[in-house]
Amino acid sequence: MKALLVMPSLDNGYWKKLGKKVGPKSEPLSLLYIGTYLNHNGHKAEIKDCEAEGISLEELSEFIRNGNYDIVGVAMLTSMFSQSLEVCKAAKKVNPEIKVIVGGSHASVRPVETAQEEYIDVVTIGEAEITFKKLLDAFEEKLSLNDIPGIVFKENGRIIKNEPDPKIQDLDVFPIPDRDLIDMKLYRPSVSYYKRLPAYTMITTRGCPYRCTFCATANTGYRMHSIQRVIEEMKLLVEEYGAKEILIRDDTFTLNRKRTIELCDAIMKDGLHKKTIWSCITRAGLVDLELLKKMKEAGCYGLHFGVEGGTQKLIDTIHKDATLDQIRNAFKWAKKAGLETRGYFMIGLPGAQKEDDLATINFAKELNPDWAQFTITVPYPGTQLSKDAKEYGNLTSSSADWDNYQTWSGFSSDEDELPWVTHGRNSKELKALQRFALRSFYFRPRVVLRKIRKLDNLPILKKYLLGAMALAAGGSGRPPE
Ligand code: B12
Ligand code: SF4
Repeated sequence: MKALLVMPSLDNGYWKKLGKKVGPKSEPLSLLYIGTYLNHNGHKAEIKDCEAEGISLEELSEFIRNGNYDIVGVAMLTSMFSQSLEVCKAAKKVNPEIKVIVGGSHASVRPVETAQEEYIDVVTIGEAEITFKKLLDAFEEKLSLNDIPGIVFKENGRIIKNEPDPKIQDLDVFPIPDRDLIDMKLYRPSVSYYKRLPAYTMITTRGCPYRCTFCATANTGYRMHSIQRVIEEMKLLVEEYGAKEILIRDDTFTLNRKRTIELCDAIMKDGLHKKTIWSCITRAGLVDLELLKKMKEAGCYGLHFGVEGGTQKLIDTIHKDATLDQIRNAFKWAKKAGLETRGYFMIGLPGAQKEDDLATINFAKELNPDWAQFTITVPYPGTQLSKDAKEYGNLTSSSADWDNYQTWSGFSSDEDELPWVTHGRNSKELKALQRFALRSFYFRPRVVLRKIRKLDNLPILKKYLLGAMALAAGGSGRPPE
């Protein structure tokens, strides 16, 4: 069967205003994994990334019409809900016989509600490589969908939910994503996420065993690609696609210390550390100085840590299971090992009053990472926070519209309400605080000087200027009243 996998445009809210210039054009790893698996297993899959290719719905419809596809698969994160539905509708309008299959973070946690949407035939729950292949086999052979685990589907107007699909433990059963399915030249991370271009992304593990209440990947277990497989994929990115930098998008890259060391050794054994630099994301409690030095030696230049809150109470409320001192140590050791650091901080966490958010901003300044990201707390469906939303705050009238579930809303119009605010706060104030946090962090003389000192080429200067312009876009350097 011939399938087209579509990444809808992200063109709404913050993205429209700011994201086009400074936001990421991130390879759709999800679709690459699925498409590659299908192509290795008797089907034909192509990918259309509306965001990266900058194509309109009309152009997409034309493409679908010309391609004679049997199946259109559409990705759905929460904040792209309406864009995803538009793609489903466009596919059905081209040809009602096309089967429309939707998957991804949002569809996976609201499969029944999503399947009720008019233009959707099937929703997949969770990781979908094998499920998608089984669906295509069934459509090809005109078999019932009742025996395919991990889906919700429509049959004669009824919604049927099948048994869940067990998670695949051996990730190596999925072939290395075939990047020739997309135009790699279109992709680069957000401006502050890379040092050298081309900078491409990959994953070496899936899932996270921790339980942070705001996180859509909490409690999802932890599975790994083999070291050999990771090296093969890194080599491919370097040798075939010219990657000068690799961003490893795992949730908690250093969770398994022994594996991290083995991987670093393998990278050095293959000489990959001389050809590319890399960065990764992890938790404060999962690093130590020795490990970090090893990672640096193996070409790692940057480490991202989810800090979230600047008081122990905030951190405990969201079940981050970390202490402020663990966090301080992680940043201290990373700097000592010669690594760049990035901290992720959240504004408007459950129970946070203005002084708590200001404490978070001050903690960010105390840790003084090279990059700090301040996002607004959003109760994504399926998270513990979405279950506790009413206990800790109020869902606003805008919560009914999934497109508002964006963590960068501080840069959308002040008239737009956040979907949720914790008790005692309001949308306008939190949005202003997000802009204030970013400006007050970056526009400190020591930070500006540090950035200037690290300037070593023109593209880097350009990206800093773009970032600075984006930050300057909103208001004064004083905390909002
Ligand atoms: C890379 C990434 C991005 C990239 C690219 C996203 C993309 N286009 O793929 C960028 C940086 C652009 C991004 C942006 C955002 N992201 Co993001 N991102 C991730 C990250 C770190 C990795 C995703 C990934 O590639 N995983 C590897 C692949 C193999 O796994 P996967 O994506 O889960 O895909 C599997 C299944 O979900 C399913 N599937 C996925 N797509 C499809 C499509 C079809 C048709 C089918 C059938 C199945 C299917 O099958 C896949 C293969 O098994 C995840 C965290 C995580 N660990 O997943 C967050 C995550 C997906 N992002 C998240 C969020 C919140 C965002 C933002 C909304 C943040 C914001 N700025 O406000 C924006 C979205 C912007 C917008 N306007 O829509 C949340 C999603 C929550 C939700 N309910 O939507 C996640 C889960 C983070 C988290 N832990 O909370 N993100
Ligand atoms: S925030 Fe990070 S550590 Fe916490 S559950 Fe999510 S991925 Fe895991």
